[in-house]
Amino acid sequence: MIRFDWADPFLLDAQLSDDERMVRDSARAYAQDKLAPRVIRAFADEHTDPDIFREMGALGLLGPTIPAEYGGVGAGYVSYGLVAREVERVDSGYRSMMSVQSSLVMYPIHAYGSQEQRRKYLPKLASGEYIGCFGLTEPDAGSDPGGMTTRARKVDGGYVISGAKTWISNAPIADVFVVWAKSDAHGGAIRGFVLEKGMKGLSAPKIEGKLSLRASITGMIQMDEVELGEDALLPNVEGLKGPFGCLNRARYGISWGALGAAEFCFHAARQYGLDRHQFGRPLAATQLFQKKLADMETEIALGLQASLRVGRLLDEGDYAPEMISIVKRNNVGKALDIARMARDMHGGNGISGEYQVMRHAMNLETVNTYEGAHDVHALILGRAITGIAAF
Ligand code: TGC
Ligand code: FAD
Repeated sequence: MIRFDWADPFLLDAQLSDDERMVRDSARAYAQDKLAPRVIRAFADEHTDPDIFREMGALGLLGPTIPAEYGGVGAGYVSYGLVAREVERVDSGYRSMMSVQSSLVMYPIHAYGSQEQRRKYLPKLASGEYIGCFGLTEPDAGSDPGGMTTRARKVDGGYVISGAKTWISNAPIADVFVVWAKSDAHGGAIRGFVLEKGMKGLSAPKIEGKLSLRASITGMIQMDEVELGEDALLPNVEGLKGPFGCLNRARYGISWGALGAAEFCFHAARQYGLDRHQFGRPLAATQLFQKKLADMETEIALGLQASLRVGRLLDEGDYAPEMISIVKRNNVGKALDIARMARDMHGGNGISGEYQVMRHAMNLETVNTYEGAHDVHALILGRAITGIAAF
């Protein structure tokens, strides 16, 4: 018989390779030493520090699954998930910055781009010298990206692109914009284009006043007849499977990340319950408090095992997107419940920035909505279960 570890009930640590543990430890050290000390201020001030990209880049945390010849470290998807968990243990916004760069910008350039595009962009995105963003959502096309109206028109020597994307992470500070548009030259099919900061007609205004994910900047991408060369087109994918292929990776990473935020809240609630005395004994000595902690521990442990399983399948190249819908939907939904519960268990202190649980709860409201809203993933699963699309 082994001794039960409340913080690692199913011995997740023992299921990792030495390399995975090394990546996890290096991400944890960075997140705790460099991100945790600045997050309370950054969230309060709605401030995004672009240096974070360079810091993460120096540690190999950006695009870790990209091969070394393009600046990545050639790590697997389990390692990628472990990084997301450690970064989001501090803040979902910091994980968002990292996962957009890795899964939504570097992945499509690597998977769908030309050799020239890979060489031009990937090393600088990996080092954090370039910041990237991913434009799929539009003001009138969110859950239904097939309804997008951004258009690319063929002209001599390239394309002219017009349209508006909204709710785009990193956009106001981005150097590289991966944008999805309907292309007249391809029969109206959705194609990916790489735009660069400074192009005439391209702007990326900040969306002010978010109550969630305040440490991660969000904006629009406005494109007014932006002229692009032939080399701006991502040549190797056509249709919605292009952006969805990127979203598979990002959603998978989020399934780990959200549980990192949940673990922070669980650990904080446990400690608070041990330290805080009411009615002459610690809150943690009450049955209701212990039941809440047991529920938290259970959901986190089950969710981590599920993400590990999906990560192993991704690393074997043998997964189905619906598996990712299960872990994205379940783990984020459970993390949000846990964060709200931890807020409650902290009493009045739970609403202060200092205790951090309410910030996690506010952030997870976004995480539950982006990358496929909670109910949209239910519909993806419902379609797989019944064979009937209910969108
Ligand atoms: P549907 O007919 O289902 O599919 C169209 C084509 O796409 C293929 N496909 C996939 N391919 C790879 N992976 C997947 N997960 C795929 N899902 C679908 C499909 O095979 C088909 O290919 P083909 O060759 O036959 O054309 O498309 P639909 O329009 O009916 O889709 C419905 C639905 C609900 C599945 C989809 O629209 C959806 O997932 N909506 C949610 C939108 C979303 O997730 N947006 C995310 C925006 S990016 C973002 O939020 C970033 S936040 C990042 C951060 O800050 O961390
Ligand atoms: P809608 O699609 O209008 O959905 C509203 C509600 O209706 C949701 O509850 C949804 O579940 C429900 N709903 C929708 N359709 C159905 C249906 N058929 N049946 C039942 N219920 C339904 N996008 C990007 O492209 N790039 C980014 O970097 C990015 N970053 C983001 C950062 C932040 C902070 C936020 C908030 C969003 C970001 N997004 C990004 C956009 C995000 O992906 C969308 O908000 C999300 O896909 C939902 O779209 P929507 O907001 O238009 O909501």
